[in-house]
Parts: sequence; C-alpha cells; structure tokens
Amino acid sequence: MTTKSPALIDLRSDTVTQPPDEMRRAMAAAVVGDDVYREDPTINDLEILAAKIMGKESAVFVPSGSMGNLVSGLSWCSRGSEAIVGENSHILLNEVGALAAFGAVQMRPIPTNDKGMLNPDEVRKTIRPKEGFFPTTGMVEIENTHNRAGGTAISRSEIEEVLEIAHQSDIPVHLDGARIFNAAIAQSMPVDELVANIDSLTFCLSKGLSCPVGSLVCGSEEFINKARKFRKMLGGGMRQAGILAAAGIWALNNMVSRLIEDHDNAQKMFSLLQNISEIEVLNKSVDTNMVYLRPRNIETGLFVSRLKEKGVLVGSMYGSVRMVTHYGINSEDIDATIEAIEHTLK
Ligand code: TLP
Repeated sequence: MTTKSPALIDLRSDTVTQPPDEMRRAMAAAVVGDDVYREDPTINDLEILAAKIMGKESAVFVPSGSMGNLVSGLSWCSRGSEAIVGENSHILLNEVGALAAFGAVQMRPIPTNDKGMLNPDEVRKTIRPKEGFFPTTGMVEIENTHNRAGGTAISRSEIEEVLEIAHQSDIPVHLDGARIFNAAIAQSMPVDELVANIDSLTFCLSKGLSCPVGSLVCGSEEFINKARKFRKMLGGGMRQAGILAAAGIWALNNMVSRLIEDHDNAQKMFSLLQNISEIEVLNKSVDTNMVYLRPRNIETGLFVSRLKEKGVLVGSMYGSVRMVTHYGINSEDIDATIEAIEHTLK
C-alpha cells in the first residue's frame, strides 16, 4: 500500500495529499447504504458530525468544494439575482463561472483588503436597494482562508463587520471555508466560534485533511434541504459513498490538529526564501500553508519546469508560483526545496 505521492516533493496543492493507511482501513470497514434514500449510515454520521463541529443545524456531503459553493449559491440566489463576491475569490476565478452558468446569478466582484476580505464599506454600498429595477442581492460570499491572497486567515472581527452589514439588509453570508480549519488553527480559535452566525459554509475534506474526495455544506435545516435538492439536480446524489464519508470522519478526528505542522513548514519556507535575493516572496506573512513567489530573473514557466526536473513540483498560479505545504511534506522537504530553488537559479 502506498501513501507517499509518486512525486518526490509535490507542493502544487494540498489537494495532492494521499490518504493515510489508517484512513484507508476506516474506508474499507465502512458500513454503507444508498445515500439518495438517506440510507448510508456513515454519510449520515459524517453529516451530523460536520454540523456539530461547525455549530450549525444540518449538513450535506457533496463531491467537491466547487459543488458545495454552487449548491449554496443556488439555494440562496434566484435567477437574475446578484452575489457579492471578492474580486479575487475562488468562486469568481476558479469555479468555471458555475453560478452564472447554472443559476443565472450575476457575480458582483468588489475590492478586498490585502488579506482577501471584503471591504465592509464596499459591501454596504454594493447591496442593492429592494425597490426599483435593480437585481436582488442574493448573498454575500467570503473566503477563509483566502487562497489567492496567500492562504490568509481572516479574523472573527473582520467577519463580524461583514455579517452585521449583510444581516441588517437580511442578506445571507456564505463562507467558502475550503480550508476553514487552517484558519481556525492559525488563530487558535474554535472553528464553531470562527463561523458563528455565518448562514452557510462549505468546507473541504480533500485538501489538508487528506481525504480522497468530498466537502460538506453546513447551515440551517431549511437551507440544507434546498442544497440537497440542488446537489441531486447537478448529478451529485451519491449511493454507497459511505466509503468516502468514513475517510471524512476519520480525518475530522485525526487530521485537524496536525495542520499546524503544515503552517510551521510554510513559515520555514517563507523565512528561508527571504535569503534568496532572486526570489520575490509575494506573501507579506504566512498565516497558514501557502507561499506565493515570483522569480526575478527567470520566466515563471521555465522556473517551474526546471524545479520539476529536480523532483520538486510547484504550482503556477495567477501568474506567480504557489507552494502549498501539507501532510505529504516534512521539514526536510522544505530544505530540499530551497536547495533545488538555489540550484535552479544558479
Ligand atoms: N482550490 C484549488 C484550485 O482550484 C485553485 C487549489 O489547489 O487550491 N474554494 C477554495 C478556496 C479552493 O482553494 C478550492 C480548491 C475550492 C473552493 C474548490 O474545491 P474543489 O477542488 O474540491 O472543487
């Protein structure tokens, strides 16, 4: 049984994580049933556990983070309505325009601060008046951690500012919390406190938590019933997927607290990169598990392919290079990566 990625050092994303042996054993032992009939006991257990961890009424298991954000958007926003999103949000840039394509929802990008969080004044200005010919504002979307901003952890106080403004106008807030556990751990905050009063959220099992597949959408019972219908409409109703849910349960019990190791490794990478003058580090600081950089004297694509020849895979993301630490990366891998970068630049 192999749990090590075939690449020597794969820093492209935490989505490349291999399921640990013990997780695979939990998957093999899962009791399963047909989840479209709601008869998969392991999926039912996972959904109850996820809702409890997030302090929400209910949860639904979906195949991916993208589908989680999509069913949430479809549940909140009617056709022709508007979703207020950050200008560099994943839902805007990396989900193939799904909310527009499937929901006829217009995404309205607004400026964010350097952590990727929506500017509260912009949110206030952007919410449409209820009267007149304006589109209806269906939801406000925030992202924590924020991917493109550098894996930044958004604080509870910043979240509260936006929640207050949206809720004053009766607009729900959806959180793309693909990496919400990274955000919570980085701030030593219980995750349910970090997401309190947020109307719906997606979180992913298939990133730092190392599961092969799956995300959870959490919210009120009424909202999750809607989301469950949209999941089916999109072809995301699964049958004996308790095998996947077992991985999720195992991960929620065993993989969350270790995320701090990934943050330490990213911090180490960030510090060591400061000594390499040919590299421009784009993160101001490292909150969680991502470092973005740009080589100064060599084209990014060439840099990426030369590193690959040395057995180090990095992501080419938004015109820069992204390195993400995860379960398959240890402190020695960081040293080896720095060495490979130095050789590449020589
Ligand atoms: N992000 C992927 C790529 O799509 C960029 C990655 O490697 O980081 N929200 C956020 C904030 C994400 O970073 C991602 C995945 C998703 C949603 C979508 O999750 P999946 O890939 O499960 O659809």
